[in-house]
Amino acid sequence: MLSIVNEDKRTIAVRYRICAARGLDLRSGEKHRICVTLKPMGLEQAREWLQEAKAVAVLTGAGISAESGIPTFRGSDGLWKDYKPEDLATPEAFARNPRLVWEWYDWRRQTIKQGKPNAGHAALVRLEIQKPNFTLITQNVDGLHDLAGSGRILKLHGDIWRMRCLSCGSDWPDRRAPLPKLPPHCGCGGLARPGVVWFGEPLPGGMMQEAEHAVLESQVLLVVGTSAQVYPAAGLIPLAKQAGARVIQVNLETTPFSNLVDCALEGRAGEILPQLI
Ligand code: BV8
Ligand code: ZN
Repeated sequence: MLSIVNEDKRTIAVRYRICAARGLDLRSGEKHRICVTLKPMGLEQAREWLQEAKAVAVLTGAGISAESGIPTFRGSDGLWKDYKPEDLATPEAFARNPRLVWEWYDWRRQTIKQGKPNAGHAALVRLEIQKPNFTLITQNVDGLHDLAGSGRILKLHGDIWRMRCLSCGSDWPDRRAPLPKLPPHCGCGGLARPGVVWFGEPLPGGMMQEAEHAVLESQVLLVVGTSAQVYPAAGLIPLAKQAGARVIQVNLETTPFSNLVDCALEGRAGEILPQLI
């Protein structure tokens, strides 16, 4: 018997409207065909595909960290001092004003440091344990997947908790937030830059090939909290479809691929992923 308690409000509202329209009394507990078809098509179908899959790839974006209090890029909270991320996350912006760019990254590091991984991050850790072949491909530089306990992570766009020297090229971890002095420098005296990939810069060597390989091997690609507008990362979604994988999207809103994916679950990742996994 389909119990009402675990149904989210929206589904119940739709359920009531449909059943009321057909003069069906909900309280009878009688199984209503409509209701059964409504809910399972989304979540249950997606859960079945995930359960059956031996190889799974996941692509995440800023949306999975939103419930941890981390501003997304395109959401209204993504702006910093009215600068668009695209204006600051470029080698040109850094060359023009390294101090300004470091102020932004120091602000983001302090914000991220307050954040804790949420139920969405935790669900992906469980999924990794369940799957013999699992790859977590993230566009996020916040390190929350690591903190949650995920293992096989491909950080397409780098890591905000690493720095690289523009002179000697050395690369090192640095979790200080706030940073004592801006801009920070390397031991060799060279100017340090954030260990992230800026617009117009290539992704870390071999990373995209590894991500494409993981997607081509997978029966399911789970896409969580990305507006799918930044390339080459977003290209992994149509690639998965071309390779015959099932693509499940979890997002608060629609994206350019909402009509391409096999299942578009609209809602918060921190609420939907625990139900899915
Ligand atoms: C390159 C690190 C070549 C820095 C980042 C093809 C077509 C068009 C353009 C291009 C193209 N190919 C390349 C380009 C140019 C460019 C690009 O894609 N531009 C875009 C803007 C059009 N790409 C590049 O420059 C890439 N490099 O191509 O190099 C090259 C090759 C050889 C030699 C030289 C050069 C590099 C791109 C990487 C840039 N760096 N980040 C930093 O973080 O500071 S990108 C950055 O922005 C993030 O990493 C992420 O990728 C992106 C933000 O996107 P999302 O994560 O999706 O976040 P967003 O806010 O947009 O959306 C959040 C979503 O979550 C929303 O849909 C929302 O509804 C949802 N949501 C919110 N809350 C929740 C939720 N969902 C569920 N639950 C919730 N609670
Ligand atoms: Zn150096």
